[in-house]
Amino acid sequence: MSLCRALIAVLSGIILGSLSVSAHAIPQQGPTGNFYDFVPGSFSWTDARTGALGLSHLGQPGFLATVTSSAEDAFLATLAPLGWLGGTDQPLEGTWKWADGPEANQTFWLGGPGGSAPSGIYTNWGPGNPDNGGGNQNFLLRGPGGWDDFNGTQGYYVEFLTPEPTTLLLFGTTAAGLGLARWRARPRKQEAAKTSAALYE
Ligand SMILES: [Ca+2]
Ligand SMILES: [Ca+2]
Repeated sequence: MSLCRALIAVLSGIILGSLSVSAHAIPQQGPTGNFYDFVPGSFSWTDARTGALGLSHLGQPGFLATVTSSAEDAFLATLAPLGWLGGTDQPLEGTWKWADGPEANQTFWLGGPGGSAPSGIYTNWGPGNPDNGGGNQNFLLRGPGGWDDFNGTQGYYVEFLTPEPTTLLLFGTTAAGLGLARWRARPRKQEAAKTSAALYE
């Protein structure tokens, strides 16, 4: 098996893995090393959360993005200007927590527009937010003007953790194995044809 053929097999495996994410764009690797995708459309935050949790990329399950740095926030802006993030204060008004992913259940903000973040925690609220407008804004939306607590329908940002090296190896090995099996099958077929031809010579 040539090295070139093996490389093609490995790359095919990675591409096929990416395609399993479905109709939207192939997830992009961001400054954290994690991968990100934007799902356009009109989803309630709850439906967006369910959608994100149902996606996977390179064997890693998705979750509504948890933004923990300005670099990560800026990267999301390159995917789409506006969409849901994984934060909510629905269980307890004014206590903002991440719902899923590595920061699940971590508090990132306490209070209203004059509230505060726990020490060292990144936030990017837009002016006057979170204002709990109308008394029922409980979900985190990011946009060009910063973060907003919001209650409506939007597209959403999905985050996938960096695949473990063993996962990548497994993807590569499986793809390479398939390539090797095909390569081995060919000469056998040719030999079988030669054998049957020899019987009639
Ligand atoms: Ca609220
Ligand atoms: Ca708001």
